[in-house]
Formats: sequence, C-alpha cells, structure tokens
Amino acid sequence: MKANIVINKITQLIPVDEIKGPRRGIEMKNIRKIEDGIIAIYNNKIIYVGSGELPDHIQTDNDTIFIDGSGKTVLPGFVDAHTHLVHGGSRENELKMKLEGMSYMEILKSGGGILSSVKATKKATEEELAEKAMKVLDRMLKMGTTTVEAKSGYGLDVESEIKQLKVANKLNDVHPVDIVSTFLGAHAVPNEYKDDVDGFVEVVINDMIPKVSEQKLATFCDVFCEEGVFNIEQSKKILEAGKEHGLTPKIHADELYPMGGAQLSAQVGALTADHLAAAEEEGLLAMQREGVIANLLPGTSFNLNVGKYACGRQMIDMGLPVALSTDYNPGSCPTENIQLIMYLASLKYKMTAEEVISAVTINGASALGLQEKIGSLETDKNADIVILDVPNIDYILYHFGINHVDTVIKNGKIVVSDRKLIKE
Ligand code: IZC
Ligand code: ZN
Repeated sequence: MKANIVINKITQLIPVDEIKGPRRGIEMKNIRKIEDGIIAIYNNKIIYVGSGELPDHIQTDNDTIFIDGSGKTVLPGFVDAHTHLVHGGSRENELKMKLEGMSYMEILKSGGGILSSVKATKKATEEELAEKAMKVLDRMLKMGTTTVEAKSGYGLDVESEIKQLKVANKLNDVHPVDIVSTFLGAHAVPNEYKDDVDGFVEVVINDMIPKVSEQKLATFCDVFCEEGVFNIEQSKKILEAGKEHGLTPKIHADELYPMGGAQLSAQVGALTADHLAAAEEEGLLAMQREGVIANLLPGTSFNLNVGKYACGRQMIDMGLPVALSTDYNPGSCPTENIQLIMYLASLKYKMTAEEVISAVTINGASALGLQEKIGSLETDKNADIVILDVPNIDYILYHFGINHVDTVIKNGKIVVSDRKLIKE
C-alpha cells in the first residue's frame, strides 16, 4: 500500500484509540502517548499509526508528502459538537447592558438576545448567511476543528428554519469542515406567541419537524429547555415528536436554572445533554445510568460571567462521558476558539490535559454519533489530523489564549499549513 502523506518523528502522538467512544470516567485520562510517532495516510484514510519507521507493507515514493513532526504534538481533529453556526447580525450592542448588570434572560425578555439574532437572520439571504458562516468555519479550521455541529433556531418559523438548515447543509458540501445539522426550532418563543407558548410548540411539532425531516435537513432535534423559554413538558413533547420523525434528541439542559433537563435527557434517550451548569446530582445520575453524554460549554459560563460552571470534575469522577464544545453563537459565546474552551475546562472544571483531549476528540465525535469514523487516529478512520506546535499536550493548556495549530489535515487533504488556510 502506498502512502500519500506521512507525518514522522512526532514528539508526542496521541491517537486517543483502544476504546470505542465515548470514553468515560478514568478512560478519559488513560490515553496512550507515543514518542517518535508516525502516521501514514492514503487518500482520505489513515493507514498506519505507530512509532519509528513505517512497516514494509506501506511504501512511499517521490509523490509522498513527508511532514516533520519533531517538536510537535499530533492529535485527532477537534470535534465541536455544539454551535449556532448560521446566523445573521451580531450583538456587540448588548455588551454595555451586560456590564451594567442586565442578565442574559433579561436581555432576551426585552426583545434582544436570541430574538435580535432572529430578526437579522430572517432578513438575510441564504448567500449572506453562507458567506458569514464560511468565515466562522475558516477560523474554526485554523484552530484545529475539523467537524462541527450546527443548530438552526434563528428562524422560528418554517421557512426561516429551513433556510438556515439549507445553508448549513450547503456549507457542508463546499467547506472542508464537516457539518452535522441540528433542528432547534424551539430556541426561543417568537413575539407573536408570547402569550401562547403551547401554540408555538404545536407549530414546531406539526409544521416544522415533519418538513425538516422530510427534506432530510437535520440529524438531531434540540430544545432550549430553560426557565422562561420552554418548560420540561413542552421540551419533552418536542423531543418525542422529533424522535418519531427520525431526529435524535439533544437538549440545552439546566444552563441557568435546575429545571430537570438532565433527567429529561435520560428519559427521552438523548445522545447529549448540553450546558448543565445548574444541573443537580439526581439528573446527572439519571444521565449516567442511561449513557447520556454531558456536552459542557465552559466558554458560555465564562462569558456570561455570573460565576456558575458545570461540575465537570465531579461528572468525570462519577463516570459520565464528558465532551467539550464552543457553543459558538452571536450572544452568550461568540468564539470559534476550541483551544480557549479546552483551557477554560482545564482551569474551571479541573480536567487534566488527557481528559480535555478525550473530550474534544472521541467524545465530541460520539456526541455526534460519529465515533466510528472520526475522533481518534486509527487505521481505516478518516484522516482528520491536527499538528500543534507544542512539545506535549500539557503545553496546549499552559500557554493559553493563542492558537497552537500549525497544520490541519482534513479527509486526507492538507487544509492548513504553516498556520495558513490552503484554499483550493
Ligand atoms: O443566540 O444567545 N443559549 N441559545 C441558548 C443561545 C445561548 C444562543 C444565543
Ligand atoms: Zn446552544
């Protein structure tokens, strides 16, 4: 077999392999580290992972690209499993309100927040939305993110929700980053339904979900289950309806108030429960029993700045599989920087570098149901690989706030080299 690309002499190669995802409990920290590592790629697949030289059955020739991994750390491409990628506008005008003490929910209730992004998204054309999201994806890719989840939820009517999902699906075709779509029609209550939330829930269930499913625009169905947005009963109805139409449940759970979203995630068989900053032990135990992945978003806790963080350390110690994502969105967390999220998780949740790496690779992949294809460096998996200009994984978290990624390989193609995007 002939290799197209070989990365050799790797100072620290972390394949995050040996266990099929998600990793939970001590599995998250028990990841092997290979010195003098080597990886070979043929087309879009990994064909060898080891140390030293290539074995005899893998050949190279004049066309093979060799990348020197000395002084570098090599990891699976990062998976960002919770983003609100496609949206119009921005909300920097809310910064002043936040500094003056207005809460995220108060801003939303006054017609700002999500509703202001809804207004901007409705106004924008598909082309405008795609152009804006493309820049976000470029920034993510430069940071080492090779797969993202993208939620709708800035349309809140059939037509605009579908517009948003179509943009995400189109971007998946044209941008190197792979995109998995989530329908989040129940992201906020539009003004017209302010006094009839149940009426809006009916629209989501009877109008939106069947159309989204019929047009195969999403894999997952999500709900913003939060005090003042959608309650447990409404969230449950929506997630069950999604399931009937083939959409796997995900849930924004217990972000600000302990509503019981964690329990609900276990009850409906959600793949992930996300946020969980206010989740109580009973809910976490229910998740643990049912194998729900805790997808934590420390960047949001940091940026909301009210001092409330999920108990990531405790979750890992009780055996929950933990993933980490940016929650990229125009309001509570406008950042594409997964490495900043990794740093915050380490500092605020007290996660070790090994746990953080598991969380953004195999557990992120598992949070999208893609653990068979991505999330680890193993023979026959997709060649999604990041090369960081650091001697070991601890260094990534130690030297914070900057981008350590030097090279990104996506589906076997070099898409970032010497820190710059390679455009086709
Ligand atoms: O636009 O504020 N939390 N949804 C739930 C968000 C944050 C996104 C936003
Ligand atoms: Zn979110």
